[in-house]
Amino acid sequence: MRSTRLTPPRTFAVAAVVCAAAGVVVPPSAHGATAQVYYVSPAGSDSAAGTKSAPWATIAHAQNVVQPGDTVYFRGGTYAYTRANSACASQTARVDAITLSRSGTAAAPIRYWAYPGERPVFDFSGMRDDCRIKGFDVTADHLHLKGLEVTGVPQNNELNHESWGIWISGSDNTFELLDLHHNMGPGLFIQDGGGNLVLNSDSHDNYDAHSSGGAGENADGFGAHIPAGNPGNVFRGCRAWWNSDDGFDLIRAFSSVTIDNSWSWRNGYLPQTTTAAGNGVGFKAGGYGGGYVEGGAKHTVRNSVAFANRASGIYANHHTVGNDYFNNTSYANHPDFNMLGVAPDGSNTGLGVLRNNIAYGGTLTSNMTGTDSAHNTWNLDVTLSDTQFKSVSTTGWDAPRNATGSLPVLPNLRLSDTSTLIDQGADVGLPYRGAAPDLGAFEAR
Ligand SMILES: [Ca+2]
Ligand SMILES: [Ca+2]
Ligand SMILES: [Ca+2]
Repeated sequence: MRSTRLTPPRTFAVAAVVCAAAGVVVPPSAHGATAQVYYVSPAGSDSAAGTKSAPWATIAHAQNVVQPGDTVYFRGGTYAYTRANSACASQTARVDAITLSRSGTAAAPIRYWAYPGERPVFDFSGMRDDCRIKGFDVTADHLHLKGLEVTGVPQNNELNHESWGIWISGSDNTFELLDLHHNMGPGLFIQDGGGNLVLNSDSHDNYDAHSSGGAGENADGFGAHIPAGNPGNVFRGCRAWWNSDDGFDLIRAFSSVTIDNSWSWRNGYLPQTTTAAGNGVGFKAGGYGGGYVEGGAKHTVRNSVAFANRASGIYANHHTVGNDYFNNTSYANHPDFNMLGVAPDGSNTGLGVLRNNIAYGGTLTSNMTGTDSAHNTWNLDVTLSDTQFKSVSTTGWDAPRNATGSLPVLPNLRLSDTSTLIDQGADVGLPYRGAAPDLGAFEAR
């Protein structure tokens, strides 16, 4: 549709080479043309120009046009899907509502962003495809999705474990300010690929009502389950709550994953109830199904908060290597820290390197024998009570984010001015203030 484009067709490879040879900064699109900005709206048309005044209707059409370096803005409103982009090959096959397979580059990612101040909602609840469904299937690399809401991915039969909000097998993508909720399966699921950053995103109220393995057993907030050779996946500034299985789940991850500055609460229930559902772990930090396997990866959970989950706040889940657990606060979980690991001979053992953590309320710890544990509340001669904290409230954690997208600043589980947990930590290489790191997720001074 060149006649509708605002810019010339992009066939300037020769010109780009000349620019580069002359030392001129090449625009951030691989094809040598200026990076383009396009618009999509629920009221748009794919035969329109893709401009702000004449937006397209679908992300699928946008993908067919974009090149590395381009930005696609999604106007507010609901993008409702009623069918996948291919037929179910069987009732246990997998189909996608949206497949993102065109990659950007490291220097020129492709951006699929909410238009500033607006909220595009991708609503998959009307899909009737009789197999497993991925709302977004991201097989590409170097994409940046920002500000999108993903909801309603259904299960339409009872033959499968789960559907998925966003499924990822690409690398070096950024998923920012996403709101993933009311999907019948995990909100965001990294199956393969490395270097993906999940930033300042929320996943909540996901519940797999029709799973073959039992209702509610598979809808985690966030998961990474990647093969070996895929380092660098990071969850940062994320929140998971009211998911019927776990908040964060790293089972069968054979490459190291980092969970940083994230919160997880009230998982393991039918959402918004106290009725038990799936596993109910805040941060499930590994494991390979229970037995010992070679090649286990060391994960990191740090500066994070788990509270009021039905089962463990932070759980090693039969992991085979000792993960790093630094500066976490686990409150009123069952237990707060469960370091159950498995040794090469298959026997159970505690596994984990634990520093500067707070366990308070609920059951504090289990399976600590065998761990490398120091400078945690259970190692120190400190008396725990509510007065150690400004607040022990379990409400308000889902408050709106700051303007930059960072987590809201709440008094909840922050140390009080008189807390004896201040400066009681060990230096583990993370930033701190004062004489030494404080205990828990939030440095007071
Ligand atoms: Ca489960
Ligand atoms: Ca799980
Ligand atoms: Ca300090």
